[in-house]
Amino acid sequence: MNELVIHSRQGSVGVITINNPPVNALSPGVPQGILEGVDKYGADDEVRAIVIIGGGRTFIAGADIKEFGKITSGEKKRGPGLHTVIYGLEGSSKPTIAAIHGTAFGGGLETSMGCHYRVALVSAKVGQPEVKLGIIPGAQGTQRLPRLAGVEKALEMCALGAPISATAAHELGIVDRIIDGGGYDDLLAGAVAFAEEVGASAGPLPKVSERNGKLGTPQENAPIFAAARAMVAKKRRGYFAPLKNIEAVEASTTLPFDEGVKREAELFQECLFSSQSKALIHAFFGERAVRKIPDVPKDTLVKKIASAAVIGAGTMGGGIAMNYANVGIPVIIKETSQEALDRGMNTIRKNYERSVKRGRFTQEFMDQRMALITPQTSYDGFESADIVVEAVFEEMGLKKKIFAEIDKVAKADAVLASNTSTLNIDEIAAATTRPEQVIGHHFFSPANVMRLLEIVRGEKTSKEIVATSMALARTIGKVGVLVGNCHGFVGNRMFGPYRREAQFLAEEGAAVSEIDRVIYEFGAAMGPLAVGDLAGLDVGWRVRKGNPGLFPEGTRRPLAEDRLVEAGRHGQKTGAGWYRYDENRGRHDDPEVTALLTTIAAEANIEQREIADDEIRDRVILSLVNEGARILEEGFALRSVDIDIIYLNGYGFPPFRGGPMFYADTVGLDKVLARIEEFHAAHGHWWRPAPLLKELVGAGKTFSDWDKERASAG
Ligand code: T1G
Repeated sequence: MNELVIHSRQGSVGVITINNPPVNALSPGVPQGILEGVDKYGADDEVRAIVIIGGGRTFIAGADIKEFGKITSGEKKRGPGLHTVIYGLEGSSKPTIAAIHGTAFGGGLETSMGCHYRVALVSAKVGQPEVKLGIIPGAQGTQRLPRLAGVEKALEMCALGAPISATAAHELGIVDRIIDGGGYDDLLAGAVAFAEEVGASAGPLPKVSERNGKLGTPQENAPIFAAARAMVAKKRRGYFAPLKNIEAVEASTTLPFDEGVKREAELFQECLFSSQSKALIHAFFGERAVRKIPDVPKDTLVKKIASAAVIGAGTMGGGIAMNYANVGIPVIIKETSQEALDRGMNTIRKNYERSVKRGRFTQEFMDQRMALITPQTSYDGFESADIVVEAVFEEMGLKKKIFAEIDKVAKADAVLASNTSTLNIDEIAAATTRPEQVIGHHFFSPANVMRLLEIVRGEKTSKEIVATSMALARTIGKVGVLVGNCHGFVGNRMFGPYRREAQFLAEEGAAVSEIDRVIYEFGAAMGPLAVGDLAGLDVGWRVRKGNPGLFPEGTRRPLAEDRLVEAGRHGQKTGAGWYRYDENRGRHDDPEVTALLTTIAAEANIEQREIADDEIRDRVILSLVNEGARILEEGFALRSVDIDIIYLNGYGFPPFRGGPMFYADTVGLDKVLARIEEFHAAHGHWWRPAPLLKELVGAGKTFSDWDKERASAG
């Protein structure tokens, strides 16, 4: 027994409790503590059965992910650890029962499948989410799960990583009994009672490793594996681990158990040392790291948000209101006219109907959510809203007018948030008498779907409002990232150079669809020019028109999109932009655009040439890195990982690349700087290397080193 694993007795039942908060990860010492308990109770004649349970809020949520870095860096070797525990649990002469509440994920589910029986609270979830970390289950999960749940379900659970409910697990045969009650004590009592039952019964103990009944025949399995490979090729394009998961589960149907376990171990190793796994683990911890705001202490007051009000029922306003309703928070939505209000509510209804049709929501859930949204054309009720979110047209004058009005109606301690995507938060706040309560809540379209919430801190924004906004982001299911108040904040400020370089490349002769193909193959959901057509080229045109300072005198200005917009080509919404679109929104190259680009190049004296894929990739992607480094040195982002999380959750940056800053670290900042200097020599002003980049290369450091130093400097 050690402080991580507690051994106790309940009558004739030995109880092994994992005590490693917050999620009972299998950190060093935990497997050993479990094994000691199995050995001890195995040898104790008074003990008839053994229960293994997680202390606190959950069963084992998996291996300790923090240990993986030590293995891939060679700091420590991966031991037999968990395999020994699982064989120990299965080899026990006394029945072993896993009692599951919270989440039995990864090594947690594998540990439970080493047991002879599994019982769970109805609220529990089980799963093999390893693929989300770029790996496969490494402790026999790919060999035991098919034996319990069948090949098809095991394949889905391993290749996609989504958890399932205890009820579904019970129906599949993973869980043997659902324990009534909701709490830990109910679970423990129910598990001990179950243990006494099986402890008293005679007969061989059921070993998962010997249950081959659900493994199917090669004929039955062949179409299942083919369909799974086709599915991940479509849904997980560019990912490495989903295919490795399929290979491992396939081994369970073609090899004897122990051979299958060996094959799983080889595939696990291959994945763990892959750059994709490092990127996905970086993203996992990154999503947790962005929650920490160095100068906002943990005990800062977080206001409870029990009611909300949204101004503007357009695409963004409607989506924002849905976020609140979806978590049961009543929300008022205000528009200037009944007609606009009806249009907005209609869009919301359609969004819910689509989700009901897709089985994401029940009709009952939809009705409950719609009932929480109150459409109106007045400020009635705003005095009781804990938060007011402004989501009107992106024009400073209008926003300031709205905030002056909100200032008069909102309650004293309300959070006053603006969904502006580029405008100066301090200038908006100055339109009120309480700038300390004003903050930016920059949602991404569609706001009810996109996970990112860029939280923009103004000069006077109070720590309470920052802390409340960060907590609220989690409540409404968003990843909240705190950023400073500069033009375009972090995401859009970097997106400018990203799309600028794509335009320049097109003006220099690269084919429109070639530019998008290269970035699509890099892993982005869509290329930069097609994204422009989707968002509407007129949006960027208005920003450029409204901010002439964006392109200082003497600097090269992208010309193509202004010309496209002035030719009425605003993108998908006008049926033409960089591409021509058919009635089904199918995208087609358009020779008119190629001709326009040739004209622009001639007029602007731009030499058109063959441009290689790696130049396209590097100019588009490294423009993000260079601007990201500027944002860091100017202090508008707290850490480089914050930038990565923004791009992974708001801009479709491929997760298996870890984000632009992590990607740069992977390539090597010295190579990145050399490439940027090359572009600077060739293309001038816009490619001036960021001083921080030069500094880090000079010191042989990475962006992640920079984050660590900042964190330790506090
Ligand atoms: N290892 C190390 N730390 C972990 C961890 C883990 N498995 N899971 C969570 N943490 C930390 C997390 O970083 C945070 O730290 C704190 O715990 C609370 O987490 C052998 C190889 C369980 C659903 O992939 O999905 O098993 O920020 O904020 O929202 O085959 O955590 O406070 O310092 O996320 O309530 C497989 C990962 C591992 C599950 C709880 N398991 N975890 O969510 O809390 S690989 C997973 C989660 C494996 C085997 C293989 C979630 C959660 P900090 P949190 P939460």
